[in-house]
Amino acid sequence: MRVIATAGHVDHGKSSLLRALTGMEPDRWAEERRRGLTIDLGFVWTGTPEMAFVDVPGHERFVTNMLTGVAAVPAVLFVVAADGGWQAQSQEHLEVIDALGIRHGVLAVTRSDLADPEPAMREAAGRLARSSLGPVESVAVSAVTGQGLSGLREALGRLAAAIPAGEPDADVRLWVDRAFTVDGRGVVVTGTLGAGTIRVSDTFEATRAGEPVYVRGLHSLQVARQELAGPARVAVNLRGRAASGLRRGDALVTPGRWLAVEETDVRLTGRPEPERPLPERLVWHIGSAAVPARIRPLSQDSARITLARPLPLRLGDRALLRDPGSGAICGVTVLDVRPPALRRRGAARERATELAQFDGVPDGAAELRRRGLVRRDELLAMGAAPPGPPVAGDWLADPAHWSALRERLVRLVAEHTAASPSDPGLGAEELRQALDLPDRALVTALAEGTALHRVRGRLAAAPAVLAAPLRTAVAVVRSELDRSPFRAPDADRLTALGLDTAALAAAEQAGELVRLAPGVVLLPDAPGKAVSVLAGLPQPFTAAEAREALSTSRRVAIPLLEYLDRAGRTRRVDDTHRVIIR
Ligand SMILES: Nc1nc2c(ncn2[C@@H]2O[C@H](COP(=O)(O)OP(=O)(O)OP(=O)(O)O)[C@@H](O)[C@H]2O)c(=O)[nH]1
Ligand SMILES: [Mg+2]
Repeated sequence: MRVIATAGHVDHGKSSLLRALTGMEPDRWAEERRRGLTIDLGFVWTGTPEMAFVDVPGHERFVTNMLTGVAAVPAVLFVVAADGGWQAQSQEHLEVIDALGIRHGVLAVTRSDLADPEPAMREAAGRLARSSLGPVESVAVSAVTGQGLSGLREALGRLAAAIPAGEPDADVRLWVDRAFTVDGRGVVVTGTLGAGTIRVSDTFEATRAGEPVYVRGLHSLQVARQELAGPARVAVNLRGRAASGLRRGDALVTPGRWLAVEETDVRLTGRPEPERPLPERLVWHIGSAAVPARIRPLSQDSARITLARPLPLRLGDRALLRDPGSGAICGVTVLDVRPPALRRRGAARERATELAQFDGVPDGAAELRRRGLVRRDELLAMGAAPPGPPVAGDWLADPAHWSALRERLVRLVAEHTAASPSDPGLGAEELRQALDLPDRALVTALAEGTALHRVRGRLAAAPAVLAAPLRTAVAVVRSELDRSPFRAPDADRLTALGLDTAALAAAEQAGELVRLAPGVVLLPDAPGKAVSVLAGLPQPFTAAEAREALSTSRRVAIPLLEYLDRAGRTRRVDDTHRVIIR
């Protein structure tokens, strides 16, 4: 099935055209038929090809209903009257379509028995082509004489064939556009199912109530079904305590697969006047939901949004922000559904720099890189695919972060063992806290594949004892580093002291030195000292500024910064700049 919404200015002939195409009445209410005006959504369809139409109102007062009508709809039938031409709601509906990124459509120039359709068609086709719809087929029609209808049917057939098929295995998010009670059957909700499959006896979560509801029966185009995959118009008969409270704006979602999102970072698109500040309070529209939102701009094209109530949102979701006062709209693409707190001074600016690199396409590896560790279920609920298998339990780890953690674990244990050789070692809980990990299972997983000893649940390093001549040479290096902590001895100096690669490895194992790169050694506390020095620099800083502040050479500064990146103490913000992670 294909689902197509109408769009276009009031009285341009949307409902009449659907009546002529389907033989069905899209204006469901007596008041609508009496006034000759669509107020709420209408639903009609054709059998072959199976096309369901959502008829939207063109009147500006009902634009919220229009927004609900295009929810989860992949294609539009754009209507412009030959005798009316391009009008205010033609423009507004096109802006909505563009902001939501709808890519498929057909243009029908109606009422072409009343005026020459050419001028209206030329203008509308040009405007549509510059939107997310791109170039579309256009047909001149008359709902009264029937002229052009067969051509329109053919164009719609080609449109239906061009719309990508749905993903039957996708997680369900059904935005409720109607909820009513049927005698003897109870609550029925309807909506456009974009993707995923609904089956009789499935359980879904009703998002506003946060409670389960159960599918008793399922209809589509008035035919009972056992299961149905999107895209489709669906009517779902539900039972469960939460069913009777359901209304437009709620969603039914696959349990455990969606996050309740109250705070999100977004990219703003299609702002009419980017230089004018956005009002602080707007209404967020997604699916059938319209929720008050507070905007905190981060840059000209990014913002942090706080929603008045949580919504099931995912990375890459397209939504709209609308100012109910002026009617101005702006598109948004969801970039982050679990954004970091912005407490420190300068955090908002840093966040904007970071967001500039997001493209709104869910990327599991990138998401994991930013978070270091994340539960597999949480990543899926964000809308990103796990890039690899979990490292422990259902924890996924970014490979670089994971190896940095492992290095830190080994060093912590080695230092502990060196400081108190007779001690039985560090416990998993102590290490979990020291490494600031969310789960003790991660400590166990990190310890695997290292040379650490496990003694009665505690971790200890093999007591590394340096041979006497080596001990003297290392002591010389250490005392030099004590005076200038970032002046690593150069290759000649190391050779003169008889410290080759194997000797430096042994010194590192014993917790005497830390190796940043082959032949570049510092005292184990040097990276920590470097962090304190770098934290005093204006953020972000360059490698040259870091080198200067640490009064050292590039030979040391570069591997030291890379070491800090791996250890999660610094982060690159672009090709040349880094910031300290606090
Ligand atoms: N002559 C002529 N009249 C038409 C044609 N299509 C629609 N009309 C008339 O135009 C008026 C508006 O048509 P509707 O179909 O209600 O327009 P609409 O776009 O659905 O309007 P809203 O839903 O309120 O936005 C009605 O009086 C129709 O009879 C056409 O092709 N030719
Ligand atoms: Mg209508």
